Amino acid sequence: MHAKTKDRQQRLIVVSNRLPVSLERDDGGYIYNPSVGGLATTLNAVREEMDMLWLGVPGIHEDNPEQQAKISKRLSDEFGSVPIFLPGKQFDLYYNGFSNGSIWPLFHYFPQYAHYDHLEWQAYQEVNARFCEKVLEVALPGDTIWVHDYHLLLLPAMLRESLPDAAIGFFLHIPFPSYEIFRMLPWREEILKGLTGADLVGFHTYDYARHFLSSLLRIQGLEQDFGRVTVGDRAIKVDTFPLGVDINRYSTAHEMPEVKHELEALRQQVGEHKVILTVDRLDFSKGIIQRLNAFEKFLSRHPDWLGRVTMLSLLVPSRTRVPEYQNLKSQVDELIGRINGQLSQPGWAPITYLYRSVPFEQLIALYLMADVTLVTPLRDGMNLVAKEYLISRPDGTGVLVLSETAGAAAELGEAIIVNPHNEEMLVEALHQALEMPLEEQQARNATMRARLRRYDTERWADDFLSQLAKVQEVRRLHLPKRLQGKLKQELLQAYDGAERRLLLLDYDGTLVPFAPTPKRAKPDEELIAVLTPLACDPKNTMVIISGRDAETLDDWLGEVGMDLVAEHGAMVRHADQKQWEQIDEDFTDDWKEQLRPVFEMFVDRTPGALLEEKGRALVWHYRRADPGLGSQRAVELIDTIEGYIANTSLHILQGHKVVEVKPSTVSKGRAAHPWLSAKPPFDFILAVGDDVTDEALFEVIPESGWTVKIGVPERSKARYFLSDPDEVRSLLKELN
Ligand code: GDG
Repeated sequence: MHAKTKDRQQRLIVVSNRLPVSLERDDGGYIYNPSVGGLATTLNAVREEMDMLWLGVPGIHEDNPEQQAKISKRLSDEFGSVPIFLPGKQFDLYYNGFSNGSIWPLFHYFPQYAHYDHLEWQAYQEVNARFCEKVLEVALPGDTIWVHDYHLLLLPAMLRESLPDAAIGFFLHIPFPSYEIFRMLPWREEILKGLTGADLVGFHTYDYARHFLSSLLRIQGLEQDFGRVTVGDRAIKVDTFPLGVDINRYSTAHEMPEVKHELEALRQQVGEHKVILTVDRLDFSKGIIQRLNAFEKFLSRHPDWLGRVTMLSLLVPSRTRVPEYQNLKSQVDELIGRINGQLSQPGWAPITYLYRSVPFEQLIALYLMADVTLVTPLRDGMNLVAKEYLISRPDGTGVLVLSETAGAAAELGEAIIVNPHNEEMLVEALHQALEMPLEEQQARNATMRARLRRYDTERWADDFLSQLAKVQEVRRLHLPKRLQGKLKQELLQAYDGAERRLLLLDYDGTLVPFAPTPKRAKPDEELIAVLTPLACDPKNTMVIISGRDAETLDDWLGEVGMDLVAEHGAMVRHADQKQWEQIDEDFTDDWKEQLRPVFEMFVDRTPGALLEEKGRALVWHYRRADPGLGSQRAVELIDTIEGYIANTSLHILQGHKVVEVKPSTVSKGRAAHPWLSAKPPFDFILAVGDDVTDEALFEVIPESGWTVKIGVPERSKARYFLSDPDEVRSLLKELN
């Protein structure tokens, strides 16, 4: 696995709500039980290759500091774990309150069960901050930090504040709901901000990643490019990592003597009937009532199955003190009681029901005995039971009926896929499953088993950690450096020591922030006050090099005393001249007549978009359009005009929310040429810009010059970056 290639010293800090060790009180002391299954076994493979430290709550409340110290020592020595002790009340508000009373129902598409309470939200923030403190206590430079699940959605950003360069990953084990659901959350901005503190945010399925990206766009205005999102001055990645099962553990478990023993005992108990198995926590997201109703209907429609099939339901108790869960438990009891009461025959009951959790060996025996496993949650992040069932059976038989709303359905398309709300479909699926010939079962399962073997737990962890390392590497190798501290001092010194200085400045997005319409980005008084003294300094040559038209630049900046370059280099006016000159005089503008109607059509089809006509260019702006629609139309527009301009010397330029067509001979790099080749040469050159058009400028600046990209940190030809126009203005003020 990837970790093998890494330095042994490298360390992984895993942070989750619960530690992979459960403590049980025993005679004033504690018994320590390592948890099997779940994330703990998944990460065991990583533990072998990297140093690993795990932080989380130990599953008991202990207020006595002496006891806490004892527990911490033992967990650290024997389990590589660091416990976080929380006061009982605070834990309750954070865990049962916000995590399971707000996030869990909402993210599983049960907004009607979600409540929003300020005290719970406050406790959630406090606990996330407490986790952050604890991580900061133990983290060393170079550690990779991997945060898990919905209890800790704020933690990545909290960590980022103190550890700006650390590798921080986050994985969500439950669904990320569609934007329309997510937006209901009163603290949606804070949650998104929390998550974007990570370098890599991982989900089980593409749909969850898509929903997250669309919430980022619609709520935070953050755009994505193949899952890459620029957040402030960092690039983060959003991607899909479907969690698998520990193949070795499940595929060999049937050989264990305890499993064989359990299987015999179960057989005796249930008899020689066919078995339909269900395994769930007792939770409203699992579709338990719908499933029971469908089973009852199946038996009434197919009475030949009466006495020949048993539904064996393992319902694992969950949140037993929460009223909604108590209520669900009563409903389930009542329904099972009614069905069994009405349909049972001597020696046979339709439903056998266990309300507890069982040891691993017994769970495997259940998988081995089940002719059919029904996994029909109304929503489920992934659902590992479906995968474990398929891997546990040595002969590859068995039928899996799987909900389309479980994450696992994205990978297990050969199962009988059902809509869990559609009772008729469930009834039909049960019938099909019970009648399915063994060869068909094996053929369907073979494909799924092969897929599960390829993407097992080890591969999952490996994939996530490699991607995380890659995001970090891209940042280190390719991204411009923030122009601050020592670097900035160097720039200021170089400026002070120079006799002939050239400042090439872009306008929109560099000196002023973007405005809703181009006309509104007029320079304010502060900007003029910053630029004027610089322009008056006889050692300086100032050039505004912009995509704007000549008239606007004249109007807005004509009096400051700077050279002006308009339309990305099509027109130029030196500070000491009145007239604009056209660079590349020979080029005609006839093409505009042909393309204008195309642009106009796209303005009409896209509410909020507008057409700007410059001397040498046509520009389609979509800043005020719906973000999704705008991006889609931009692609269509480019597609359309590409056909028109093939074999001409026009080219298409895509900038910040603009699509521009102009002669390809025009570029900011070309426009800068006369200054860059001036004699005697300039001994200090500063080029600042935010857009793709500025890349052509950065490209031609000599090594000794200072190239600064605004609002990065994507790959750029610039060597440095600043976040926004405010930071550019501060720099220019310092030059004054
Ligand atoms: C979250 C997401 C996502 C169950 N009963 C017993 C028992 N189990 C084991 C199963 C399986 C696990 O518990 C349950 O699997 P889930 O997939 O439902 O996992 P959760 O951790 O509850 O839920 C879920 C998952 O995270 C992983 O990302 O798939 O969608 O909600 O491994 O075998 N094990 C034993 N006795 C039981 O009675 N020994």
